[in-house]
Amino acid sequence: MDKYRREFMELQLWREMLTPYELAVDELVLKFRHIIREYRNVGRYSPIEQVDGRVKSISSILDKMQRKKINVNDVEKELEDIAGIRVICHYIKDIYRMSDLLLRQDDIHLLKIKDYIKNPKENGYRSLHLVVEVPVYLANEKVMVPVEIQIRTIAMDFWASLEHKIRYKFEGKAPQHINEELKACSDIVNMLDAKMLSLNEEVQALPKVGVEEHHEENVRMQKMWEENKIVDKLQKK
Ligand code: 0O2
Repeated sequence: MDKYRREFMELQLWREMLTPYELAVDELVLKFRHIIREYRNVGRYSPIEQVDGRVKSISSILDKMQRKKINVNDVEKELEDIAGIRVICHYIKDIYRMSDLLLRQDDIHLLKIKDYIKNPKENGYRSLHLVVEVPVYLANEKVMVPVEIQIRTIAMDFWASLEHKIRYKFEGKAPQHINEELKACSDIVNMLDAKMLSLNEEVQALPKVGVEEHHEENVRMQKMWEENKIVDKLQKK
């Protein structure tokens, strides 16, 4: 077999292996989008700001296999984050609310929790990681697929993306003062998250004033107007 044909076949095998992971990501992203929509449709604030999903690229699977010395036959057993979902919340409390809400669904089976909020990594990384298993229906069978869900606040995400960039730039060997600065930023992020949460709780406990009542009324009117537009359209068909 020539080199190109062999490479093409290998790529096909990877694609086949990754298909259930792609379907699992789609399903979970949809689950979270449903939660967001449910909150917004009744004019309530959604604890989730944003949700994204991805399947690890073949090259970063290979990198991680090399880094962790994983044999190709064990890749699915050993790598828990081939499929990954990132959920960004406003406040720390929302992270645990969303995690409870998700784990109450009967087709979600929890495999592992890594709470890097209660126990941050040494470098300052904070996030709640859930490894769950979800059923995926292929043409001829049902398979259970592991997915890593990272749930964090906007501020934690801001920190993690900068840290990721720095780690990538210095190939994991950033100068010590940069690592120290990053750790200091992580402490600030933690303080900011705690302050924003307590401020929000204080505000929520206060009675509503006129402006907010008007705003809620406007949201209700907007919803009624949109629903009527849909009914109009259906009647015209
Ligand atoms: P990518 O490019 O985001 O996919 P390890 O990878 O050895 O640290 P393990 O056992 O695979 O850890 O699981 P863990 O700790 O749950 O980490 C899995 C993923 O969490 C990582 O995937 C990152 O996405 C994220 N993560 C973990 N630690 C850090 C960190 O210190 N900084 C940032 N920015 N993200 C982190 P990958 O494959 O490492 O990277």
